[in-house]
Amino acid sequence: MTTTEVPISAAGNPIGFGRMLRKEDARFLRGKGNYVDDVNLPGMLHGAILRSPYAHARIISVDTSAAEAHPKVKAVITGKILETLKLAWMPTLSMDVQSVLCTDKVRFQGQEVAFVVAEDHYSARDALELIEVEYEPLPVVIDARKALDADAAIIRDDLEGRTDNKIYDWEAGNKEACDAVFAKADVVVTQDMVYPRSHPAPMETCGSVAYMDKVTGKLTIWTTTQAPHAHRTLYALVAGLPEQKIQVISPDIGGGFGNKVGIYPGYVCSVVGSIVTGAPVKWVEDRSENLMSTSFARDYHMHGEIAATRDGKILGLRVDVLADHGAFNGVAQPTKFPAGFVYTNKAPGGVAYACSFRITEAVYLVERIVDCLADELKIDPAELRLKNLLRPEQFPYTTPTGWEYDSGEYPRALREAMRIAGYDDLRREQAAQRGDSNAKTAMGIGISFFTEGVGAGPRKHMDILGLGMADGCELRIHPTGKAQLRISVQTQGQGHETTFAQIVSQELGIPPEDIEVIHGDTDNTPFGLGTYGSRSTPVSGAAAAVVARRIKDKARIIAAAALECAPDDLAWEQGRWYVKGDPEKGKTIQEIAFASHGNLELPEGVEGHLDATAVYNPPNLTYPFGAYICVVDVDKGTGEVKVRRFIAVDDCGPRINPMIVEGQIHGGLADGVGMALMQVIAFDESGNNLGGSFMDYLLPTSMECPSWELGETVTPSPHHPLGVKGVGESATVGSPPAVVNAVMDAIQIRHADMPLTPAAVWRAIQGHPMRPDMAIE
Ligand code: MCN
Ligand code: CUN
Repeated sequence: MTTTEVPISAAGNPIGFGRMLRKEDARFLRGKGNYVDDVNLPGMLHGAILRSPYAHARIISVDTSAAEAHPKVKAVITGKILETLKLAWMPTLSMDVQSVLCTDKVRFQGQEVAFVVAEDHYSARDALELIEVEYEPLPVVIDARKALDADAAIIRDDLEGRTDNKIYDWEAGNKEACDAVFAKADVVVTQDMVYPRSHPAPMETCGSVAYMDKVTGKLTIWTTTQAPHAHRTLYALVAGLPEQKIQVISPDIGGGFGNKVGIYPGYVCSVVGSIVTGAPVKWVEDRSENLMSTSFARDYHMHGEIAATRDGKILGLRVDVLADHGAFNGVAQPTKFPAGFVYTNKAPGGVAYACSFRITEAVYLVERIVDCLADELKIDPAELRLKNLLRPEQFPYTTPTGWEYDSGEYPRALREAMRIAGYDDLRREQAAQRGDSNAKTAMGIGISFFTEGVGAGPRKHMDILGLGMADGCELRIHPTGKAQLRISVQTQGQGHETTFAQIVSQELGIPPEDIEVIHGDTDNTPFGLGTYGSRSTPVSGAAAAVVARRIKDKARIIAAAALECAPDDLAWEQGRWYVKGDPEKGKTIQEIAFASHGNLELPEGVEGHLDATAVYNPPNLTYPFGAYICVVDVDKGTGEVKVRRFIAVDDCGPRINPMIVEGQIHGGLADGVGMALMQVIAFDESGNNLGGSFMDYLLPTSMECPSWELGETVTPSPHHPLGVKGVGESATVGSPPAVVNAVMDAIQIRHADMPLTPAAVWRAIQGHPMRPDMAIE
């Protein structure tokens, strides 16, 4: 449906799906956002964390006496104190445990050692310098490929019986069948590649304000979390606190990108700080702390093998993946992702960064190795893909590793991207340039095609520490026909206050400005597992549609009572039940809402009021996809890459708000350019993090990004009530390989690892490719 066909509300908004400005921006653009650091309570104290300078060292002693003597310090908390409270260790979201404050040894640089609570933030920071810690440095493991060596230091000796650094090793697929295919293939292409360690780097860092009211026994935590309800249950389980007395409030969040899924030691410290002092305690990390200690992603060493016939029919893919998850394992991985996971002396990794649960790495490997195969076979990479993409009639399609793709029209999306790009003309321009020996730049064209599985659920397949991935939703229609929708997911910039209102508007015909979306407060919203894995729209959005349909059904009964006819005599048009055959006679949803609260005699068994609740347990993931084409110009003298054009055709089913979807894609494409060309968190051989500031960890700006050219195809999900699929991570997943493929196409080299900095590209041209874990030169 185009915008012009949608009815428009009095405030000028589409009633239902369509482009509309974000409701939340009225607040943000006026500086009226309310972030965790804006929360200030009477008598509030401030916490700061002492962090380890070593990547691996035994703690001999911690002397806090001088810090405690500081006139403004109220408490100094150490691991030993936490031990007495049984809070020195906490579970991570993937069944590992992580130290809150170290008791035995530090396992990464920047790890939490002590927590100071003082009257103001500056005094807390000053007092950190008064704490004396004696360390005995231990050998470090920084290179994942050496983590399993016989002489490697054992990092997790806290885990009983641990004699190596292996986390786990998963296999997936049918090995025998795959080996048989490889044995018979005409061509096998092999390629090693690294997806460098990166960081989500949201604008707002992580933090929390905790207040344990000793009189009421209630703990309130304002915190930067993407999953307030899951956090509440974890606090209850870990600290043994009564769950009905815990309120987790996630106010406005300044970007999450996966950084705010997990629970961090700082959050727990602020809770303990409040328990110890009796006052509210605020802890907010600074930029370096965020870049050094929270939620890393990637750091995957991947070996790929692809088998094909001579004419380019792909027969099989074999991968061997070594994933570096740092000292503590963060967020759960789907067991169908074949990889070996190891511990190293780095900050906890494997958490998330617009990752679609590891699909980012998988798509990178697949799209890179398909280009390697195209190079080997001397087939155009677009042609090779078109020859092998799944066809629409193959859906639903079960992959060899067991995922069931719901719907897709892949060749159409790729052809659309090629049409927008003017693919054949670009190839002609490139051929002409390659014939010109004086050309100072080399043009490259890179393609990637991706499928993601998003919308984490169903509950029997996916959980966080046993909590299944379903989402609750509540909708109340007030007597005047205005509505409140309570959802369990939490926006960090994705515009849920707008799109969720649009979902209800689409179903009930109530203008979106009349629908308030309430979220991010466990006392005032139904239980659900939160926002990540682009699951809000696939799961919670479906719950919103279901709850609105329940209201619509009830409204029909009430309208029938008011119109003195049978419910079956009524038909629905947007916002109104009317008598079939007499369309003038009807009741708007607003009139029905009033009647539902009024003195109208309702049929037997029908309660008054127009409220409903729902819990949605998705039957499957949704599988959005896209085709991306990147055009770059590489300076042959300096290795500098300029992204000239970027065409992105995304298919996420119907778009609730096309403007918001485009914004999501723009952001993800910028992420991809950053990862492909600029970003890596590197470490030196002692385990020092070399990416602890934005001087070292570079973020892409408008200078590095072209004007994005977006296209769209629409293939609804057959199992989602609105047909929609998630989109929040698509562009971050799909864009890095397009950029790398373009650069490799320009310099005509089989493979070089990200980030393709000028130095890395220049060295690749010279025939000495650089490793991504080397510090950026
Ligand atoms: N949408 C739509 N039509 C569709 C699909 C989505 O209008 N067919 C809208 C949604 O209603 C929502 C937005 O697009 O307003 C993103 O929806 P969805 O794909 O469901 O993703 P989530 O809302 O669950 O957001 C999570 C996803 C993830 S996992 C990361 S990481 C990420 C991302 O979103 N973090 C972000 N995008 C981000 N954008 C911002 N500004 N900030 C972040 O931290
Ligand atoms: Cu993978 S990052 Mo998002 O799922 O929060």
